[in-house]
Amino acid sequence: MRILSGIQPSGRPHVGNYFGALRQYITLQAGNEPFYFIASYHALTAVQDAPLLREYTVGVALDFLALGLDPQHAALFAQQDVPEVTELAWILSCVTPMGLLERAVSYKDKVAQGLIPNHGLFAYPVLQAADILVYLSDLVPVGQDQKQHLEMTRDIAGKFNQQFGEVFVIPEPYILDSTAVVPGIDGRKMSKSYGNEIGIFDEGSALKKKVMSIVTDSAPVEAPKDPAESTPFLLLSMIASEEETAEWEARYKAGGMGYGEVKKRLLELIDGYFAPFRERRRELEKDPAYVLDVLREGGMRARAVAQQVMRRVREATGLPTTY
Ligand code: AQP
Repeated sequence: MRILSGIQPSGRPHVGNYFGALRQYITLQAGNEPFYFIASYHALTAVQDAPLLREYTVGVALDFLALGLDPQHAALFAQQDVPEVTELAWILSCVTPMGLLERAVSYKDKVAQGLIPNHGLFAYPVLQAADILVYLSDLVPVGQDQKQHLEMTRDIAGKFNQQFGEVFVIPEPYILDSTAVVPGIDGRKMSKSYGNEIGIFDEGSALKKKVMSIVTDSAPVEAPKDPAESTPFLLLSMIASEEETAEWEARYKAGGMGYGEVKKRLLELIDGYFAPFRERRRELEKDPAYVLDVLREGGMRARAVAQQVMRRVREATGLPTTY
């Protein structure tokens, strides 16, 4: 099965990206044909600083490799190395109703949070559809927050196929029910653009500061508390064993437990869980040429597929190359 997914180099990946998506990318590698890309064109909607975008792009490649992506097996590449996606995005724009984009919750959320939108942000779901469809992807692992975008991709593919013939595979989302949208330290969706994230590779005092500043309510120590509404508990339940999670749940409900205590344990868990990945990343950083080789090779593999599919798309739409 061909697997496709990506992450924006709009900052450093966070714990929400990991439990929502990146962990699944790694587990789905075996027995499948994975294509994982660094969504640099998407990040350009927000990061408009060339050295920074370059740095984040290479950084995300390092992160992927440190987390266990096997470049012998998976194609890891930067989005700009397959420019055919932007061509396809235009073609798909022409079969995408405006109303579909206007209903995009993630766009509306970002605007409501005060981001000044550009056309790229509004048209994001069309480029995302192109990213997926251009490789005839079967399965797309994403976090809960991307559910609606995946439905849009399926709609757009269906509209294209209906109009021009069966070119595209209608992809299936792969979304774990067990991992809801991961909250950030202020309780909103953990997001690079909200500055509320705990980075996968954070450590030491920076990590401690973030975990200890997670926002909680002001219930006194003795009061019973609702774990389902508590960010430290929700984060802890993603890492701790089932037994330990059940113990904390009982302690929340019983009262007599302060949030400082659960945050301290959460800090230990995050620190321990990601320590081996941090170590591997430090090793990989010593060989920058290796990372660029991986991206180059992955880009060539991905582009070969995209070029073939685009020949079919051009034929189907009446836009064959004339030279
Ligand atoms: N808080 C989250 N909980 C669960 N899954 C999440 N993902 C992101 N945040 C959460 C999943 O991570 C994958 C890669 O995300 P992305 O970086 O491409 O885009 P995003 O969803 O927009 O993530 P951010 O941090 O919110 O980025 P910015 O702020 O730059 O827009 C996706 O599969 C996503 O579902």
